[in-house]
Amino acid sequence: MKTVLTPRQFAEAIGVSESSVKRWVDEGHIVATRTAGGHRRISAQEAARYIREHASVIERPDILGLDDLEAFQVRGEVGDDPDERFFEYLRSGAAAQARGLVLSAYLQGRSVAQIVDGPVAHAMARIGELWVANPSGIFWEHRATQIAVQAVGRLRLLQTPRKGAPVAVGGAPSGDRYILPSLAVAAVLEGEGLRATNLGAETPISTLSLGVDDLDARLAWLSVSVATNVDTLRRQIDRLVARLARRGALLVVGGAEARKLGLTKSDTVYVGGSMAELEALVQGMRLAPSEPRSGN
Ligand code: B12
Repeated sequence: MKTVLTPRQFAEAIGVSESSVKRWVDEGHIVATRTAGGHRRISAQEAARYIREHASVIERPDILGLDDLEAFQVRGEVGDDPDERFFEYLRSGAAAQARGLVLSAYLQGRSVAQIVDGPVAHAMARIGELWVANPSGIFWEHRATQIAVQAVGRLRLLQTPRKGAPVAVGGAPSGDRYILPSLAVAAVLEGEGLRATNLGAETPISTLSLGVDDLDARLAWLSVSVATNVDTLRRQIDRLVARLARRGALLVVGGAEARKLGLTKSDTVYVGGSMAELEALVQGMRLAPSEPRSGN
């Protein structure tokens, strides 16, 4: 998506007059900055927010830099069920269409959590079964993961992390190679206004702990798709939780094998089964601002 838009560009993109956009800016419905010469400029993220909240029709995705949206709209032959379409795009390697579907759902007002729990998780679960009947299944699985990563990463680009917003940091533990679930957690948290640092797959708990200190994090997450060495991992998590408790921060744990760890919910630990639960948890919390030691 283009970094900044003029009122004329934004107007053309959503099929309204330039004067309407200028008026919306002046009335405070759209947040804009001013150039040295006093001209209004609208950030891509603000344009996305406006489109989502006002259900605006996008007539010229190219102006907004949303070419993927066009690719998705043109290739509508798979049917209208978004889960089915996303699965078919992932299976066939149609990356632009897959990114476009996710963008379209988001701009129509679906939350990041709804998109991940819905089309993304459903399609990946189906992709994971293809190898049984077809030798290409493993190839499709690897390729689909990379495309889904692009699609979820695309949503992150539409978020504007506020300076001073609470920071969250997390990843998947050592021995867990899964990249998508942790990335999705970061996208969901950013969608809820947090600043999120995803440390990715194979993150030692001691590294996560350093990240919490360095970033002054209010929330840490662990996505556990594969729990190896459960007893060791459990001890490491207990130490992390003690450290988080001293900071007044929370650990959120989820993922396909999270329950294997036998963690009990407390003031410092939350075990969630879905992105919707994570979203609801964060919406119900009042996290204090963070002051990271280093930029994130
Ligand atoms: C992609 C994939 C792989 C890829 C991973 C690529 C990569 N680098 O990321 C590769 C090819 C490496 C792989 C390998 C294997 N895989 Co695999 N894989 C999958 C697959 C298809 C998708 C996983 C995924 O990314 N899902 C997308 C995410 C977004 O969804 P999710 O994980 O379901 O998470 C949801 C919730 O758990 C929750 N959530 C997740 N994290 C968090 C965190 C928090 C904080 C919260 C609140 C919630 C939350 O929200 C998500 C959305 O609803 C799954 C199928 C499936 N049903 O999940 C199999 C699957 C997980 N794999 C499986 C298996 C068996 C394996 C292998 C052992 C296969 C083998 N014989 O080699 C290896 C082992 C790898 C290892 N040791 O790490 C099985 C696991 C069965 C089990 N647990 O007993 C599954 C279920 C496939 C199946 N149907 O059998 N795999």
